[in-house]
Amino acid sequence: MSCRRGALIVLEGVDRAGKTTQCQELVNALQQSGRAAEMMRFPDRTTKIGQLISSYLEKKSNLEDHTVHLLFSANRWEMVPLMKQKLEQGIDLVVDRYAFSGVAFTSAKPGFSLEWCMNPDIGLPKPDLVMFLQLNPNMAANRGEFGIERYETSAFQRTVHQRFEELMQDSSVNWKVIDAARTIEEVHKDIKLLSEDIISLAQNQPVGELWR
Ligand code: ADP
Ligand code: FDM
Repeated sequence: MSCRRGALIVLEGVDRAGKTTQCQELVNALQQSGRAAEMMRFPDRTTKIGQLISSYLEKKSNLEDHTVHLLFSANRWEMVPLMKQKLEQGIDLVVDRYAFSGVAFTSAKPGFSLEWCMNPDIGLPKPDLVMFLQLNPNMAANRGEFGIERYETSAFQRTVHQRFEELMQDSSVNWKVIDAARTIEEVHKDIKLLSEDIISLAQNQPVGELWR
């Protein structure tokens, strides 16, 4: 029996913008409306590659900057067969960070161009919708202190934010900017509406290829 495919929906944004909270809310809402929906997150720290990345983020190990960038990308590619299978089965995938975080974080380091950073992720399943949760650094700071992981400093996060702004100029990706400075419920309402629209559209189209 053939079924209509699920949608690939990604949430991006600065640290503490509410990505994880909103991914969970969206999956719950879609499931309650009778859809099969599942959450994924990148990095997926459960695989062998993910464990190398996790140890790096926790500063338990050091990795050369190009190397870790390629590991983040490999961590997405290793999930592609499973992602495609689930989308074909009609499952909507709600993903916490994707290749856009990959590019924004590495290209915030000195000497890395956007173009170089995008290359290894070219051809990944293309999200039907990428929602960028926009929150200014002062509001983010009110949601708690930075943790101790790598990249959790305000100077680095400001550069990351600039790189996201550059990535959002690319009209080949279906970006939507969401004002994340509102209550969890208000933000969720917008995200749910945009997601429902894209789910109806995506089911009649093949999954695209990112940046190709
Ligand atoms: P992210 O995944 O983007 O880092 P989280 O979803 O983990 O963000 O949220 C970071 C913190 O902010 C959590 O303590 C969460 O409960 C809180 N939070 C999330 N969304 C909101 C919101 N709209 N208003 C206030 N606090 C929020
Ligand atoms: N990150 C995340 C990257 O540097 N590259 C990537 O490709 C991805 C997906 O890893 F600092 C960074 C972003 C963040 C950290 O943190 C992951 P969370 O709390 O697990 O999202």
